[in-house]
Amino acid sequence: MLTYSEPKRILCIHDLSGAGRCSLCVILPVLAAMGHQPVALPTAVLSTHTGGLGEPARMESPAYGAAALTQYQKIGLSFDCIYSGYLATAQQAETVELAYQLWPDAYKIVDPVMGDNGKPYASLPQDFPAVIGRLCRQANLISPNFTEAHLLLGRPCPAGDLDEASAAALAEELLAIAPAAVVTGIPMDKYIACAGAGPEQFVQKKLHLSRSFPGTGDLFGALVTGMLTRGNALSAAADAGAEFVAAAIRNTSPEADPRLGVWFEPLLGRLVQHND
Ligand code: PXL
Repeated sequence: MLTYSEPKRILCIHDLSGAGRCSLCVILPVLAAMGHQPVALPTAVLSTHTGGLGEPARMESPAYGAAALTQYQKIGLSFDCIYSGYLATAQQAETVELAYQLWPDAYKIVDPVMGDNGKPYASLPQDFPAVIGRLCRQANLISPNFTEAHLLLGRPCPAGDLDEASAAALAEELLAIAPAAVVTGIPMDKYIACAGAGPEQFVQKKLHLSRSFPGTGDLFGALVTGMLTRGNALSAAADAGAEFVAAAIRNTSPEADPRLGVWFEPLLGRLVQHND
């Protein structure tokens, strides 16, 4: 007999930056290739990300988020997972909270996109760590980078490398905020490490520090979200995310303009699970 298995539905609350391979432009193809149904709720439409390509053209509509969620509720949609990332205003954090109220059983993943390289993003308001912190306290999983982890913990980002015990301790500290955490971009000798804590604790050293690109946090976050939604453990999800980011960096020509992100598209086939 023919049986149907409906793809898991994931509400993705992120910006849509047309060029530059970040946010929804990487999250949607990754989650769809992994067999899920991503539903996009753009927080803002930008021509590019804000990471060095000049001042992007912007389109923002403050009432859009709540109106879209109300319609989804009206037509009976529900979500297995609510995955949020780059938010430009405190009101957009309220939109995420509204989604939590409407679908309380969804697994909530917050990528607290606020900064990188030791500094908060200049485009975001000063009180953002408090706003995002409030959201993180309602999440099942948070996925800050090294800078964002320190913004959430309210202390400056240390210079220099961490050892394994300190990386694990950093992830563990975040458990005061959410029941599970995965921290990316931890400087460790010549590597970038990822550390997780929650039901399990792990430290994975993965990438050589030779090149960095915008959007790799979103690529990692999408992989983790897709893997967890498939039922994998956090360590396996983080491992798959780190491997895919590493492969996408290797697949990007050294001559490419790094501001345009990693060439992940030719690798999407690796994420497909063949059931036939
Ligand atoms: O990938 C993070 C990100 C997402 N969205 C926008 C950004 C950035 C990082 O610079 O500018 C608009």
